[in-house]
Amino acid sequence: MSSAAEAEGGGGGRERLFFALWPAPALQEALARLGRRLVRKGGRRLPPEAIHLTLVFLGPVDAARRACLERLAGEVLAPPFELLLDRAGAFPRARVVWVGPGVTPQPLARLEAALREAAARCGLETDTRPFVPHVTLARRAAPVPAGPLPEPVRWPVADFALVRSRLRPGGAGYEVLRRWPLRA
Ligand code: 2AM
Repeated sequence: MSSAAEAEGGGGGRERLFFALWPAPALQEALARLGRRLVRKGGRRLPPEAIHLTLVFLGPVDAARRACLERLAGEVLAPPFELLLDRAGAFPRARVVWVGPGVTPQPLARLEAALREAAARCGLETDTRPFVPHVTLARRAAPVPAGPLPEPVRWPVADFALVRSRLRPGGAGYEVLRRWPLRA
């Protein structure tokens, strides 16, 4: 397997995919500014266009499974909701600094569960750890103290996306492949 194929998602024509909430550009900019306030020096802050919230990480996916995922994603029922990003936190071992909701809205939990089930029905193994919704703002960063944000960020969520990740020397590059509107 060539290293290029590996970077694309494991070779054999597979792509490295995940389901995510993808903010509008203005919100990505606001979150990037927040990242600059939270992580003043050191670390690698994400560029605005890379900022997102992962719902389900899928890993390398072949064309047949991608088609299956897209079909089942279109059947998911979860209403639009507002996400209040009101907490900062860190995963110290992964050296990730993030913001996230103090309380997970029910539609978000429902959406994540439905997409995880879709992945399983398409024959993909996903993370078995509990879902901790978070928006990574910096990697390789010193941890920030976990706590409430002085100015919470409101995110009206109306859709979800299937995203391709390409690993590159400067960090992952993401491409939104397809979006589905939320509906109850
Ligand atoms: P993170 O921001 O907390 O690192 C694309 O890689 C997205 O999928 C990232 O947002 C990343 O979350 C998430 N992700 C979840 N599990 C992953 C895994 N095992 N490998 C790579 N990324 C993962």
